[in-house]
Amino acid sequence: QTGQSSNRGAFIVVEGLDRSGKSSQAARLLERLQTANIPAKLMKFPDRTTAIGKTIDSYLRSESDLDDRAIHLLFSANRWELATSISSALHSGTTLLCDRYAFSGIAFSAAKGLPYDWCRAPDISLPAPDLTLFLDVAPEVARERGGYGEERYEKEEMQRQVRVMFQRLGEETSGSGGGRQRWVTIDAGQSIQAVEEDIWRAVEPLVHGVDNPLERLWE
Ligand code: Z5A
Ligand code: MG
Repeated sequence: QTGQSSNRGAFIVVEGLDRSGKSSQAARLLERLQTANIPAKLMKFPDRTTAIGKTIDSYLRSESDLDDRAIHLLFSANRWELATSISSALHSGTTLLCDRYAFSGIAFSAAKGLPYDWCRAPDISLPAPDLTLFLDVAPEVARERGGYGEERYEKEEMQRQVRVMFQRLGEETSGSGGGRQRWVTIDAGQSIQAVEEDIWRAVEPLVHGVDNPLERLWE
């Protein structure tokens, strides 16, 4: 028997369209885990606090302009600069929640028209989530929610394209041969409480640790 039990924390990513409730749900899930005495931590991408993150922030608020490919690579670099802390947190037994990840990176840049495979390449080999929760909501519903339209990608046609890209990513992720990575679509058009319960049902089997080794994305 070679397979040593690693019992690491689970890596759970929350993805979805703008205003689908990712940040609200990630915060609720963190609180729920902490109440259950499960060591848990929340990360968010873009992480706007690093030097790369500050450049991204200024771009998103339309204070600066960048070539589409340059900003794409910065989003990916922002994940790579935190990749080691992701795997160390998981291996120390912490359950890690992540508000957006590589899937957003690909969906947004591909929606602008960059080639899908080119978009995916820089994120290959990042730590792979055990579970991705895709919060799906119709753009017409999202538009009615608070804060919509403040940043550069928050236009309805762009959001429609992004949704198509996320659907493709979901199919490729859950269909990828033999891996243990799961993609679960959550109906984010429901009430905040109903979404929270759907999320908890998907997350609960993972909260006491994961035995299989941490995989890498698209390897
Ligand atoms: N981006 C990229 O291009 N490449 C990358 O690699 C990455 C990101 C990682 C900023 O992201 C932009 O970066 C984003 C993708 C791009 N593009 N845009 N635009 P961000 O994560 O910083 O975006 P944000 O400002 O946090 O907004 P958000 O993520 O779109 O919102 P959310 O987190 O999904 O929703 P929320 O803040 O939890 O809720 C929004 C509002 O809706 C709020 O008033 C809630 O109270 C309300 N809400 C939430 N749930 C519900 C339900 N169920 N019913 C009714 N109302 C609700
Ligand atoms: Mg958010």
